[in-house]
Amino acid sequence: MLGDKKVLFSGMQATGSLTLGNYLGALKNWLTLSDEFECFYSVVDLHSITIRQDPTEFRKKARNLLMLYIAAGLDPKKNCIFYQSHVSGHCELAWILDCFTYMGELNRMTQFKDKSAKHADNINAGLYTYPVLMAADILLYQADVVPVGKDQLQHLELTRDIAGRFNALFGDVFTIPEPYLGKAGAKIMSLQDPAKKMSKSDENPNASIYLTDDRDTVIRKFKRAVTDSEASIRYDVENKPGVSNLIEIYGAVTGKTFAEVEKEFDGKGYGDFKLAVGEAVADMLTPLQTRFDELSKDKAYIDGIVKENAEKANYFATKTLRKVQKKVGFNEIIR
Ligand code: ATP
Ligand code: LTN
Repeated sequence: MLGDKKVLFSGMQATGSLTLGNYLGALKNWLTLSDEFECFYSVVDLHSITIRQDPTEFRKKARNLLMLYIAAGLDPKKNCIFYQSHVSGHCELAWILDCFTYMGELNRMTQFKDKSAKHADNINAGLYTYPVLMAADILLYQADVVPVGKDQLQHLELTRDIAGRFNALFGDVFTIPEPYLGKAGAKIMSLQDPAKKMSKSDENPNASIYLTDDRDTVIRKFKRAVTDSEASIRYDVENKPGVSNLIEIYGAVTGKTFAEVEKEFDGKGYGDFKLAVGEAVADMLTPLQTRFDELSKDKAYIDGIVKENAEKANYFATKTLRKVQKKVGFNEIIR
């Protein structure tokens, strides 16, 4: 707890441009949680270097991600929006937690198995201990809740195990965090292969809508979206995964139920439907993009936010870190 509010921590990696999937599945949920919780939203750049990054591109991507958080509507005065690398406590706590995590536990992590298969030429130790750094992110702020996608539940379970183990040895040091799963159906699929989720690292640019895509690009990508040969607009994931994904997107953007969407397009063709989805998404993205462009031009404002929030994050992180250092028996730093 911070004051009378529960604490929330979440983060995204700066591994590419954000997609409509990231927005509808994560960012949009974050917006609704801002009032209820004391929120820490990090650009987890330390995690990103587990995969090779070009430094110049990476610096830009991380800055764009931080600006997108704000452009999407997260108020940086109310939410602590910061770069993970600006708070050295993440690495310091991660090292300590490494010493309370078993290799057997890390060997079971499915993301490590997937990512090492995908990047067989660079299976580094960071990729292996990635979940411990994630545990440090969460525990450093004594987070009560962590909004994540289903794919991250295993990491969160490990975080809870590590925290419980530490608390059993040293007393109540860490808050045990709970996962916060967004609404069901918040899994947006690729526009080119509806069996795969829309992902920012997809090689095919037509598979994903990027939050920075202009109106014509958005409409063109929806026009090309893979559907089926039966020309009826009906929600049926099994037999009509492409159309169902478009219904899901249209519903999420307009707030309409699947039944309402089906009714609206009863008797209409795929062409009309795809155009309507494209326009609805483009309309939703326009204000976000305008705000993003404004922020991109206001270096001083963003720099101010970055500085202020890094200080705030550091303050809370240091509090936990000092407590942990004391518990494990390090000698006090003389100031
Ligand atoms: P990458 O391609 O680099 O693995 P990603 O696009 O899959 O990235 P993550 O960085 O793993 O995205 O996730 C950021 C957040 O966005 C997570 O909370 C995740 O659950 C959510 N998310 C990612 N893809 C989707 C999607 N297709 N539908 C809904 N939510 C998504
Ligand atoms: N591993 C997460 C990103 C992430 C995160 C976190 C999410 C790093 N640290 C702490 C929630 C809390 C991902 O790849 N989506």
